[in-house]
Amino acid sequence: MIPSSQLAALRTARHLVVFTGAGVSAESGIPTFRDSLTGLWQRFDAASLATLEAYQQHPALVWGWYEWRRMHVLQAQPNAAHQAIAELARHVPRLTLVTQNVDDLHERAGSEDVIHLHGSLHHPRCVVCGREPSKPLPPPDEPAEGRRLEPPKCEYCDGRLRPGVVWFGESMPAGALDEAFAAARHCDVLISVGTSGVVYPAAEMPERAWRAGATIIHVNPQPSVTHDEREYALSGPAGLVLPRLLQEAFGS
Ligand code: BJW
Ligand code: ZN
Repeated sequence: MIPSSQLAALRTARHLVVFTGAGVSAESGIPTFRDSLTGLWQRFDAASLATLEAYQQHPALVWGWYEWRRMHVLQAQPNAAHQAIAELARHVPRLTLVTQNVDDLHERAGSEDVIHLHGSLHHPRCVVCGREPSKPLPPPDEPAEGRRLEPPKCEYCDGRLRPGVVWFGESMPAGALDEAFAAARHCDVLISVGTSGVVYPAAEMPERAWRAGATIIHVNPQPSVTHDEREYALSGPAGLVLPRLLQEAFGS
């Protein structure tokens, strides 16, 4: 049973923000970053893969790692949490979906206009001219974990392609952060799903919304709450909790 105060906040919300992290895709088989047994960074060193310096020093290692991850995402399917979020948009006057994820599982579940704060595995771009390939890259040819792959050449200049993700020390895609923070400022309810909330500036989303007067609901097997009022935790996997929230709030 979900507390009636949270259901009431959701039913009367005019603008709902859903803010997601790696945990929303965990039940699709995509590993999170920091979970203690299954997180990607238990097995891989973030600094040696998720920075521009790493790509400049070891382009084939970094490109191969991202192609390996892209292959897994292409083979994965949206789960009940992605589907519940897409369905929620049909029950509230306005929903803004802001994700830190670089997969496309929200879109494949039917969500539209998703704000990707940390870019996308599916939109590589040239390190020199910044342009994206005119056609999507073919699915990777079963790259093995840890296998090196030379990044393809740009079709417009002599540069190489890099993954279209946001690495540490890089800024968010133009406009994405402003749009996300504006939504946080103007929403009535923000549901934060499956994020550890340690990566900034994205992690400011719930706090910004709370300060502007919104109700915050965290959906996470290990939720953390910092305020005594208007901030709640629904503890459990997103694929169970979000369909239940949808059902109890809107009966669908
Ligand atoms: C479930 C579940 C289930 C499990 N259901 N839940 C302020 C203070 C300190 C540092 C900084 C600061 N401001 C900036 C910084 C530096 C840095 C930063 O934040 N560092 C901290 C880590 C210390 N930030 C940056 O560098 C950012 N850029 C920047 O600040 O630029 C400044 C600048 C200004 C002007 C000009 C130029 C630059 C960029 C950050 C980019 C982050 N990139 C990554 C990698 C993307 C590419 C890739 O995929 O490889 O993004 S890091 C990684 O972490 C990825 C994620 O989007 C991000 C967040 O992780 P997330 O989603 O929270 O995952 P986890 O694994 O941490 O958590 C999973 C959660 O799910 C857990 O809570 C589980 O319990 C839960 N869960 N199963 C629901 N079934
Ligand atoms: Zn180029």
